[in-house]
Amino acid sequence: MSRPWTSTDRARCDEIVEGLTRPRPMISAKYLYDERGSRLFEAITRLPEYYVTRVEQSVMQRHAESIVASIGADCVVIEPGAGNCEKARSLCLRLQAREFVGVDISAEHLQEAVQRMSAYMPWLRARAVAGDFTRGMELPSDLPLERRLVFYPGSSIGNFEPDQVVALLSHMRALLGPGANRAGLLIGIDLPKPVHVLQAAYDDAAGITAAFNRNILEHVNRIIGSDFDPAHWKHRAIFNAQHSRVEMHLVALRPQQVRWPGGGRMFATGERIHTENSYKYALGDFVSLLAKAGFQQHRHWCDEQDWFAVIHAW
Ligand code: AVI
Repeated sequence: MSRPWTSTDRARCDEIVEGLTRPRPMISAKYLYDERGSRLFEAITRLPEYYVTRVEQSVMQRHAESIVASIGADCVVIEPGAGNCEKARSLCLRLQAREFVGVDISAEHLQEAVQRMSAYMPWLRARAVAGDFTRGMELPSDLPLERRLVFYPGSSIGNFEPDQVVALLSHMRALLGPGANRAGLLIGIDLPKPVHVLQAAYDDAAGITAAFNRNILEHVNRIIGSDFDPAHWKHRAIFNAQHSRVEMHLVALRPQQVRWPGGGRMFATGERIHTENSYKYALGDFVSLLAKAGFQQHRHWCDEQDWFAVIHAW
């Protein structure tokens, strides 16, 4: 028996159909991450062309002592969109953190990851919370208010529109609780770099990013009951210099009618569906956004090529 239809299901359908029926069709990037999409994204992070994860990790390793000194001891680490908690694991170990709360939409995988963290660091109280931090979510009521650190690595903030970013950063600041005894925000930012590097990172030779992008159509088919055939769509990554962002699109390879219950749409050859933006912020511009969200002070660390910054803001 299928589960009953909820108001969240209805809202997701409405959101997707609204995006698909625009003159310039789009699907929100959050639909890239179903079970298969999340696995493909993990594979992307291991690709030679996808510098993001590797460079961030190298910055964290190389400047570990200084990062730990900046944050200070005895903190409570909160990670929105925690996923497999791999990055939080080494951060908590380095900081000798006292508590960890991972937040993710899918609590099932998170629960397992959090249990592995507890087993690895027996002194750490690690918990999983199911929720979407972009919509506001509740932290456990007994979580200490002091020394809270929000950890948001991977340049995930770059997948939000700039006009949403200040609100999200403010929301992260609110999670830190009141008072001066906050540990702050530790966030990863992908900086502008040569276009050929970006192009390769978002359109890799093995075609993993292409599969990741096309998979959004399978996910949408399951949510709205549409009949997209991913084989009829080509992945395209474009650097938009005006907005300093890499855009992912799906391009129709032939004319096609796509149907879903209650509607549908014709796509002409070459017509595109916009599926993701990945903004590359200049450091100064991002620091201004942090200041607008109430983070008045910061320290940052970069790699030798200035490709990626890890920022501690408070
Ligand atoms: C999750 N996010 C930071 C990735 C990025 O680089 O924007 C998502 C991604 N899209 C294509 N490759 C990776």
